[in-house]
Amino acid sequence: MPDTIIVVPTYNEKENISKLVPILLDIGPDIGLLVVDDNSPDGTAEYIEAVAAENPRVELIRRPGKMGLGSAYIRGFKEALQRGARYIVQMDADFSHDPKYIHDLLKAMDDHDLALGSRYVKGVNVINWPMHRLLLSYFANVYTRVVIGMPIHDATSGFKCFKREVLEAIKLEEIISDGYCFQIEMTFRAWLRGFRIKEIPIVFVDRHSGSSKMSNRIIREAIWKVWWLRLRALFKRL
Ligand SMILES: Nc1nc2c(ncn2[C@@H]2O[C@H](COP(=O)(O)OP(=O)(O)OP(=O)(O)O)[C@@H](O)[C@H]2O)c(=O)[nH]1
Ligand SMILES: [Mg+2]
Repeated sequence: MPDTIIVVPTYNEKENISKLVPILLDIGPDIGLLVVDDNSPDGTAEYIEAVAAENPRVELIRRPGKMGLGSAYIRGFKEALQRGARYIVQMDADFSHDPKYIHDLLKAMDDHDLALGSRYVKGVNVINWPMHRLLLSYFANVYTRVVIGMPIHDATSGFKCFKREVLEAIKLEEIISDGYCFQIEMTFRAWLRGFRIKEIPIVFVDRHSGSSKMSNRIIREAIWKVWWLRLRALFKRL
């Protein structure tokens, strides 16, 4: 497998991922792609399987049912480490994360250990989200910053690049969060360990096609779990 592995979790993203795959592979020969699909009813896995049969740089991990974003990422990260990746990129399949920023994330690896695609580093850079969704995301970040004290503008960003050392240092099997909070917890654990984090300004756009998996349960989880993260950090249990 190549030096850089991009991990993309998917649930019903066939239309988006079929456009995304060629763009990601075009970035360069050193890019591999690992799609973690939760048995999407729309045939996402079958599509990736067919691509993977033709192209050794593409791999599919197929799980039996919808088991959540966090656990999909953990599975993908473990596989990427096993395959010897030096850099592990994570991104959504729905084009909210423009592949053009991957260069910037990788460039940041010269002098940082974790790069975040950040919507709020220079004001607010979100396009096409309804106001309530934007406010929720923005204030979730303000809330998180206050509660856990981590000086990051976009702690819930799901567009990142890790050096392998970061993922090796974080105890992946001990991660306690799944939805939005998964993103916060990963970055928080990296920050607590003193890894150098860089926020790269990105413009985030609403998903191209397909439907949202955002839910009130995910929001509720995030509200109390950041306190849990803070407490665990206080007792050096993260
Ligand atoms: N494997 C797997 N992937 C998931 C799951 N939930 C979401 N995803 C994928 O994770 C990425 C982010 O999920 P989204 O649904 O885009 O979440 P969001 O960006 O907060 O909300 P919307 O863009 O409004 O849907 C997408 O590529 C999804 O297909 C899951 O349970 N399992
Ligand atoms: Mg999305």
